[in-house]
Amino acid sequence: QQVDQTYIMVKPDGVQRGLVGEIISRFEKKGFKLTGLKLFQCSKELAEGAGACQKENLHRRAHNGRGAKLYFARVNLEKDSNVDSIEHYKDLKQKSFFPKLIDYITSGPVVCMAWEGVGVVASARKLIGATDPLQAEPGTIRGDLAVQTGRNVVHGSDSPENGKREIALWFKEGELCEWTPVQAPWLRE
Ligand code: YYY
Ligand code: MG
Repeated sequence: QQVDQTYIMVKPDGVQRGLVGEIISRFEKKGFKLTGLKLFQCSKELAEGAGACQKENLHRRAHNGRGAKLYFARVNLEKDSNVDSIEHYKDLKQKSFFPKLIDYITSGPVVCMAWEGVGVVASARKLIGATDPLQAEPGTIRGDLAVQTGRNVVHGSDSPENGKREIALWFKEGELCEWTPVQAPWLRE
């Protein structure tokens, strides 16, 4: 079975509301493996100028880890933190809510995480619940902890490809850990 990676992020409302531990705990208890974790402020001032310069700020290169993953390297460190939120949500750029979304996501620190496991992308989406927290099932993170789409406390990648893309976007080389949890044989036969 294919081992995938997903990018999970506690959004600024989740951090402000003291839900970081609760959210991490759901993925931890499920049995997925944490491979990256940091608190990060994506600055608003820088975010405003990001659209024009984002292409110059990024270039792709292969990472010579297990299975040659693609990583983005930052060329312009000064504008480093502006790129992430806009590039991260680039598929939503035409949506009317995009400016508000960028404001929201840059309004305070976020917690960036990389999680790994068989089926982790789809499973994490289930643990997170529907985009609109009022539609999200009880038992899911959004179903239990949020009431509005614009304050839905957590992000999760929607495909293995986007998982790789987003992890490469929010984490630098050397920030991710390859390790084997001692519980591994107790989670999978
Ligand atoms: O993947 P997910 O976060 O569940 O939803 P997306 O459709 O990718 O939208 C990303 C993000 O945008 C969503 O979490 C909140 C925000 N958003 C919004 O503010 N208003 C909408 N009508 C749709 C999405
Ligand atoms: Mg999405």
